[in-house]
Amino acid sequence: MLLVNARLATMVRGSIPYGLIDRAAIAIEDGKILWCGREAELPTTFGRDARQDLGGGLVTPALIDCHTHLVFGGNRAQEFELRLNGASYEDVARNGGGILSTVMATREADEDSLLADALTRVDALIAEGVATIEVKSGYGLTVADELKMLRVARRIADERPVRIRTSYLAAHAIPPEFKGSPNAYLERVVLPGLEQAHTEGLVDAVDGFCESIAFAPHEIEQVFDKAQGLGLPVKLHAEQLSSLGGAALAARHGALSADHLEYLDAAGVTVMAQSGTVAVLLPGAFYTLRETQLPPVNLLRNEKVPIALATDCNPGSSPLASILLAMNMGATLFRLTPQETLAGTTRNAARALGLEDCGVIAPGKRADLAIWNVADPAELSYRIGFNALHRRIFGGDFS
Ligand code: DI6
Ligand code: FE
Repeated sequence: MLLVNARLATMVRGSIPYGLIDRAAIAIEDGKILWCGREAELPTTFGRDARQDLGGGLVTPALIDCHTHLVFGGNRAQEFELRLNGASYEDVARNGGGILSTVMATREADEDSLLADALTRVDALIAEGVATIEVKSGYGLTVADELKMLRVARRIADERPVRIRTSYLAAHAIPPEFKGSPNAYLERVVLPGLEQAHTEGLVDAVDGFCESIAFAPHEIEQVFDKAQGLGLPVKLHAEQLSSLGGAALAARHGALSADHLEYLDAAGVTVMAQSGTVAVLLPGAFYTLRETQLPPVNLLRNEKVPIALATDCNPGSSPLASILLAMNMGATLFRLTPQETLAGTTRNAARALGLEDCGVIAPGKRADLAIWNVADPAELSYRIGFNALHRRIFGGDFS
C-alpha cells in the first residue's frame, strides 16, 4: 500500500514540531512501514497501483491508551447518582458502593459477559484511532478472578483489530476476606497469582496501587521483587492521593512508568529522570475526583522525564473511554502543549508499555496509523467531544 498526498505528524523526536512532513508518502509492506518521507523523494521502485491519495489529510501514529482498567463487571452509575443527590460516603458504602462493589460484580460475571462489556469501551477507543490498549486486572482479587480478567483482556485482541498489553494488578485493593491482613493477601493471592498468570502467558507487566488506602511501599516492593524474579517489567500507581515515595521506589526498580503523580515531589522527579521511567498522567481521574493538586508538569519537563497521557478508564475514578478527551483534559487541566498531548498518546505511551515497534511513523515500525479530517495536529486536543478520525490503519490494513 502506498499513501500519498499526506501531512505526516511522525512524532519522531527532533527540532521539527510534531516531526511534521508535508506532501508526504508512506509505503507499507507486510504490516510495516517500508518508507516514509517527502513524496518528491519517493523511490521510483515503489509500485503505483495500490496508491491512496489522502488529499492533504493529517496522518499520525495510531493512538495508544497506556493505562486502563477497562475489563470490569457492572458500573458505578448508581453510586454517582447517590452522591450527587447528597448521599454521604457511608451511605454509598452501605449501598455496596466503591471499588469493592466492582470487585463483587467482576467476581460474579463470567468471561463472556466481561468481554462483551469491555468491547463497548474498546470500540469507543478504536473509533478514535487507538490501536494499542493496556488493560489491567485488579477487580478480581482472587487468583482465579485475576486470571479470569487477564484472559478476557487477551481475548479482546481476538475479537477486534487492536493490540492488548496486560498488567497484573492484584495489588490494587485488599479484598474483604483479607481485611486488615495485607501480608496474608500478598502471600496467598498476589504473589502465587502472579506466578500462575505468568506461567499461562497472561502478564506483560506488573502494577500496584501504592497509597495509604491500598498498599505501602514495603508491600509493593515484595510484588516488584517477585516480578523481577520472573523477568517481568513493573509500573506503579503512585502519588495519586498522597506522597509516599512510590514513584521513586518504582524508578529504582527500573519501572516502565509511574502513573497519576499529582503529589510527586522534586526528589521523585529526579529519580524518575535517572531511570528513564515514563510519567503517565491521568486527567480523567483528576477531573472525576475534582482533585486540585496538579502533577508537577514543569519539573517533569525540566528534568526531561517523558510524559504520557491515558484514560485510566475504570468504573470509579475515571469512567472515561475517550483518548481525545484525555488529550484535551491534559492540555486544559495540566497545561500540556498540544504537541505534548500527542507525544503522550503515541511515542511516550509506547515507551510506557515497553514497546519499541510503534508510537512513531518511521521505517521498520508497525503500520498502525490514524488518518484525520483535520490539517493541524493541535486540533486533536483543542476540540472537546469531537472525533475527527477519518480512518485507521492497523498492522497495514484499513480497519
Ligand atoms: N486508582 C484509582 O483512582 C482507582 N484505582 C486506582 O488504582 C480507583 C478504582 C476504582 O474506584 O474502581
Ligand atoms: Fe489506574
